[in-house]
Amino acid sequence: MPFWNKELETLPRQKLEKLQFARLKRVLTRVYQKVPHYRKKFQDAGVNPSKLKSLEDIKCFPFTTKEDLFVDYPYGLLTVTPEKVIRLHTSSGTTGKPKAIFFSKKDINNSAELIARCLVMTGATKGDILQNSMTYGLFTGAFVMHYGAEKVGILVIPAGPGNTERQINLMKDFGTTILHITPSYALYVASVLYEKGIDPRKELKLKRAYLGAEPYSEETRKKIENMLGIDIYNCYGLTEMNGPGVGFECPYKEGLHIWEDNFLMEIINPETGAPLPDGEIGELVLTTLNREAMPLIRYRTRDLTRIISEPCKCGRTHRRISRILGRSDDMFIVKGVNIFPQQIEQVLMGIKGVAQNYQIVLESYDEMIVKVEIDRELFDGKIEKLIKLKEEIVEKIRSATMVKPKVELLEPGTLPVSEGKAKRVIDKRTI
Ligand code: ADP
Ligand code: K
Ligand code: ZN
Repeated sequence: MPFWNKELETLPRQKLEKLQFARLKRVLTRVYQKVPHYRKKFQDAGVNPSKLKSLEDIKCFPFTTKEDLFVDYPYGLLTVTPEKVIRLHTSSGTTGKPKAIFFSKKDINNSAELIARCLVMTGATKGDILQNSMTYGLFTGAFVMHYGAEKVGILVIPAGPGNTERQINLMKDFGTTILHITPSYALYVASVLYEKGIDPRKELKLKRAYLGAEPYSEETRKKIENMLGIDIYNCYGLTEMNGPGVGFECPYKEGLHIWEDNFLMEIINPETGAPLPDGEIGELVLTTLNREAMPLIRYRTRDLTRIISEPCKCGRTHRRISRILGRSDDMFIVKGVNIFPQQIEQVLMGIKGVAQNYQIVLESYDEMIVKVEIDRELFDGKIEKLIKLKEEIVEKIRSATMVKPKVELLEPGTLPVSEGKAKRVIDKRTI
């Protein structure tokens, strides 16, 4: 089992927790001294970093939410002067002001270190060729991966997303061995390869892919793995916490390791904010333990998961989280039932005959329309097969969500293609 930083990755729990405590105390003190907004929040909550006695005491400190990022925007949460920051990234949020996160030189280097741990953990080495098909720009996805991969000595092809023809040519010409890509775009690229009559398992050198930036199910992973003949690793992250590489799967793929020397994790009840014990599903809350420019304390990610505290077979002592079950903001309600888009995705990707693209359209509170692209061969004039497939989809979604959907079967290429994060739910309801 290869390691990038064996000592830190396998640090005995007791030592790891000691390191976490020292870093927690340091970061709390730092924001208390340097960030008026944090000082005020701590004072209002009646807490003082000097009183921190154990890691558990973090539970007394106030949460940081997305809204806090807009107080004294954009530099207000910096613990260094603005001249000390060298990079800005923002979230891909489409409405309103973007969440702005600043990195110092040390932060850039550290985020690359964490990615290096992730990549080496999956078996990547010098000599690998990583085609980075995430968006370069304000979004963290591409840049943070890029710097980390370079650190390992991997050749990075800064492809960015889109222009699928060129993606395929790059893979062929340069012998890409690793893809970094969103699951929705990976599905599309795979389908284009087949449409062009290229068998990726024979004609490409692809070995593995890192898929992240949006939730996807085990069914989708399997589907892409089979189509491309590769090994897929789940990569989780968010701009506020550096971007990709916050959680990453090791070869056992039984959850995503969180680098706990850098992030303190908690799970809370998203409605009440009460802490939940390990193993229970709730909202992931993260505190940066090793960030210089813009530390965040008890940041509410809105992402739902659970902590897996059993030791991992890979030997890393850093605990894992389960695949992200959904984002509390993504949930929608139909007929009074809470539904996550992933529940629909999981059903669809497990059904034979379903192609790569789908969309959920909401026009009223009592109906969910699911538009599904299906394999081209099925449009051969034999209506019975289509009726059967449609019935299967309706029934499986109904049993997974308790809501009977209206299903429309479409030819491949009908729905808009996403090159970055897919927009799966079109909510047209206004009240
Ligand atoms: P935005 O909030 O605008 O989408 P980000 O680009 O920072 O900004 O996206 C981070 C979010 O993307 C995470 O909070 C999570 O909801 C989602 N995400 C990222 N990676 C994964 C993953 N591997 N699985 C599930 N969700 C993911
Ligand atoms: K997202
Ligand atoms: Zn592991």
